[in-house]
Amino acid sequence: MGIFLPEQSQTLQEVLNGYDFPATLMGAVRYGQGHINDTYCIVCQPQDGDAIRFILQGLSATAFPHPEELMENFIGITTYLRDKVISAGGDPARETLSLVKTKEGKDYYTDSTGRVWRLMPYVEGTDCLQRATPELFEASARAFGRFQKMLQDYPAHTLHETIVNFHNTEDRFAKFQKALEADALDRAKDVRKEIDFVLARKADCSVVLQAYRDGKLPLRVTHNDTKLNNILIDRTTGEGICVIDLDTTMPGFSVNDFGDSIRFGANRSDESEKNLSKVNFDLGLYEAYTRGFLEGTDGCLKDTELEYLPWGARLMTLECGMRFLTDYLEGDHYFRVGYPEQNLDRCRTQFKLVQDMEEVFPEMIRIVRKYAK
Ligand code: ADP
Ligand code: GN1
Ligand code: MG
Repeated sequence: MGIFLPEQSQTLQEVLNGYDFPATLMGAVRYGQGHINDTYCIVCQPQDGDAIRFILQGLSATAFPHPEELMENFIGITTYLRDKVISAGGDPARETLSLVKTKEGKDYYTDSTGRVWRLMPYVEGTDCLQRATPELFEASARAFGRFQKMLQDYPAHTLHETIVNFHNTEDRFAKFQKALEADALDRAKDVRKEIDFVLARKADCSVVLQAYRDGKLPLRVTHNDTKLNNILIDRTTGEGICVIDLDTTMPGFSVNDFGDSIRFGANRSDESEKNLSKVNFDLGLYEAYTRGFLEGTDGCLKDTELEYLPWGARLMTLECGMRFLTDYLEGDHYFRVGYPEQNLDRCRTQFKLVQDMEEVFPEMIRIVRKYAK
């Protein structure tokens, strides 16, 4: 009997043949809620004992034009973190990602179409959450803050820019305008309200970049995709133990790592919720995250970075909404969608959150000041 493979069977079979597994290969299932890569959970069953699981990922060729550079970053960062975790007396097998080598001894497998795949041990005993209680959200914040602190002396110049201008909000605005002018699918006429929302905030797109140009924000090694579901939480302790999805870890701004977590996690609804009355920015969750992040960064942030944290939240949310809208106008070729209007729904939730943040902005500033040392 063959192993269970859900789809893309031929490709998956080819990739799996590229690896030696420690026990009988039982099958592969689609896994996780990521919007970019194709992720599978691979299950192997030894004769005695529990199943052994792996995560297999095919990197998105649309998002990542130079996957070999991305993998060089991945290896550099995980090797560095491994040493840090060991020095701190932690368990490197659970506290950072690692790669399983191919039969040929390579760090990743390139399939016959040129697509890059990587295989990683599954970090057992952890949960990956889409929504969190304030306590778990705070734990995720501590872990993302610690991640930044652990990487503060990493040789940033050795990292490749895996996606050029990834959080350059001015450039994201320009790309949105280009998509609007082209209006390739004639969709602009139906989304006038969302388009006007962006156009009215052109000046905002420069706030964080201007602070950088004014010398207020240092470039650091940052994660740049700090969604709650990019962290694994230990099921026993409730602590965020392993930061995952390192594909965009490269030089960036601390305020964006703070901001992207707030964008995704400081509300109680789904990123593509259709009923906007359910989408509300939650100051309690914002406060919990702020407290955890500042505990995790442990004094490594400059005063001017602290000052711009609330702007990071507002702009990461605006930028992400703008990216969803751009992708909708261009025909949904970047973010994976489960139904035709999903990018539009996602864009609308982001803009509702931006609007809420604008209304309570003084309160957001006050909360950061309360926890800043
Ligand atoms: P994407 O770039 O598509 O978001 P991720 O690297 O975030 O891909 O992986 C998708 C999901 O797979 C994660 O949200 C998480 O649920 C799960 N995952 C990834 N790596 C591991 C791992 N090593 N152990 C356990 N779960 C993992
Ligand atoms: C993507 O890969 P994933 O699903 O963790 C995207 C982020 C967006 C996010 C929106 C490489 O994250 O930038 O903020 O979707 N990642 C990339 O949910 O573009
Ligand atoms: Mg992810």
